[in-house]
Amino acid sequence: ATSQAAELRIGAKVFTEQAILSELTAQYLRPHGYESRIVGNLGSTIAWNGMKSGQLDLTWEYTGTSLVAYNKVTERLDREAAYQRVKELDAKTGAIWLAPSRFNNTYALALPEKVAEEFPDIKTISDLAAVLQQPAKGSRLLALDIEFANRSDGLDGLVKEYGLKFTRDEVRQMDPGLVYTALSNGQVFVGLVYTTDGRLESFGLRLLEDDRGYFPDYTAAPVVNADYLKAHPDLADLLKPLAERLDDATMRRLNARVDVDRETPAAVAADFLRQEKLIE
Ligand code: PBE
Repeated sequence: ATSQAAELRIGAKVFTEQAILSELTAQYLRPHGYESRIVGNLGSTIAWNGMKSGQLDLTWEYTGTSLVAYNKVTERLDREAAYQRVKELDAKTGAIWLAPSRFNNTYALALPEKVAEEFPDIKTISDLAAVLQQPAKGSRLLALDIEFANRSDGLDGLVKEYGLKFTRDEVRQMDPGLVYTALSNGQVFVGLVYTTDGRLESFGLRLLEDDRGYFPDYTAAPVVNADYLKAHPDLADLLKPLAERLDDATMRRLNARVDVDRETPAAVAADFLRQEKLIE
C-alpha cells in the first residue's frame, strides 16, 4: 500500500455471497489505489445505515430490499423500473446506486428432496398453501432466517399473500446458513432460501414458483455513500466491469465453491478476478 491509497470500508451482510462480493470488490480495487477494510456479518439495516451515515463507504445491496424493506414501496415493479426507483429515492438520502450486476438473488421457498418426492405436485407456493390446508399427521415446519421473519418483504406478507397455514410453533428462525442444513437433513417441511445460493443443486432442493409474484426483483449492485463518491468519482466506472460479469449462474458457482467445496471467499474471489483478467 502506498501512502496515497484511499481507504474503502466495505459493509457485508451475514451470508456467503456478501463475503464473496466484498472480497471481489476489495481485491479488484487494490491495484487501482484502494485499500479496503471489510466489515462483515452485518444485518441488512446495519450495513445500509452504516453506509448512508458514512461509517461505511460501500455495500452491495439488492434493489428489492431497498424498494420494499427500506422504502416501503408496495407497487410491483420490474427489474429496470425497480432499479431506477431505488436509485432515485436513495440518492435523496445519501446513497448512490452504481451500475448493477446481472444477477437477481431473490427469496424462494424450497422443499427438501424427501418432501419433494412425497409431494410431486407441489410446484408453486399456491400448491404448498393448498397442501397445508389438509390435515397432517405431525407438524410441518418452516425454516427461515431471522431477518426474513421481520422484514416488510418477508414472512407476514408472504403468509398473507398465499394464505399459508403455519402455526407459530411451526416457524423455526435460524441463521441463514442453517436453513440449508435443516433442509438437507430433512428436519423441516419447507425452507426459505436465496436463489443464487450454491447449495440448492447439490442438496437436491425443489424451488417453488412464486406464482403470485410476491417477491420483487433483487438485482445486486454496489451502493456508495454519496460524500465518498464525490471524493472518489472514479469508483463508478471502475466497478462496472466487475458488476457486469456477475450473472445468476456465475454467482451460484462462486457461492458453491465456498459453501459446498469449502474454499475461502478470498481465494474464490482472487481466482475469479484472475480468470476474468480483472487483476493480474
Ligand atoms: N435477499 C436474498 C436478501 C437476502 C438474500 C437478497 C433478498 C437481502 O440480503 O436483502
